[in-house]
Amino acid sequence: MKLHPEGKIVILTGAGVSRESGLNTFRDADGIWAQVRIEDVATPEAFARDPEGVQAFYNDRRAGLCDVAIKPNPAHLALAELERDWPGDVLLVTQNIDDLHERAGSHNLIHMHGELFKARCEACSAVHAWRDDLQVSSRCPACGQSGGLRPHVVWFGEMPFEMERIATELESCDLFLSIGTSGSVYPAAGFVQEVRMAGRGHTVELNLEPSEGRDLFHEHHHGPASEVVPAYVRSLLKGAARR
Ligand code: BJW
Repeated sequence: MKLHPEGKIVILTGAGVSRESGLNTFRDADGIWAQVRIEDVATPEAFARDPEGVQAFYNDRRAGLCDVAIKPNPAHLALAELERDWPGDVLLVTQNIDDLHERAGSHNLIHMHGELFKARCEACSAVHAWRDDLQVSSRCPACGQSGGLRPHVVWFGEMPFEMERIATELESCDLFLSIGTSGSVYPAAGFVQEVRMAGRGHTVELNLEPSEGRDLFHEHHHGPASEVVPAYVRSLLKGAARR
């Protein structure tokens, strides 16, 4: 596929892109959902029923992300390089709540499922940078109320962030890359279909194995993200330099 160097690229990433940085995926055999049940930790109902348990689950993951051993891997770095060196627009939409894309140097980035290092107050809607443990008794720095702070993440049944902007970008993109995601959670799983329906963008899957939406992709590169993503980015940048 020859992409014009001015072409717009939209990239969707999932947990697989951070696997080689030491963070668990969700649906692999050793994934998060093999250890805890979605209904116990990742729905608004779970938070209403057991706020301490849900806070503890996210406190553990937040502390894990602070571990000095957790660093961006070559896939994160290659995507940051693509944003920096591609002559056209590059938008990165991640389902991940970690901050490894930012640490790698990506700037044009949407966290559609939220961010682990942020807390949101359900009383006043203020969003705060948050690196410590969250307790049920934690006080909102904006309105002073306690009991309303929750992880700034998107649980099942909640609307992901910036959906209108993402839809506009998908409709007008020339290349759509889906990286390290099983394609089993909507609306992200439907992005490839949206690109196909717009009739414009070339669609590429880069994943360890074929995802649920495999038949909707024009092109597939299967293997570890730390290998297939840098190789694919190199080929794109080389193509742009030749034109
Ligand atoms: C590697 C690798 C390596 C491994 N290199 N690759 C019935 C039908 C259709 C939809 C629904 C339905 N019933 C309910 C729904 C909607 C629901 C949904 O999709 N449910 C499905 C389970 C069916 N969705 C929602 O509720 C969403 N909201 C919503 O729909 O609002 C209404 C709406 C309508 C219309 C427009 C807009 C909105 C909200 C979903 C929220 C998901 N939240 C979570 C938790 C976030 C916080 C947290 O992290 O705790 O998000 S769940 C979890 O799954 C997390 C992830 O972001 C998300 C996706 O997972 P991901 O990233 O794909 O990970 P895995 O583990 O599944 O896959 C990893 C892949 O990597 C695998 O393929 C591996 O092979 C690969 N891999 N190592 C490369 N080294």
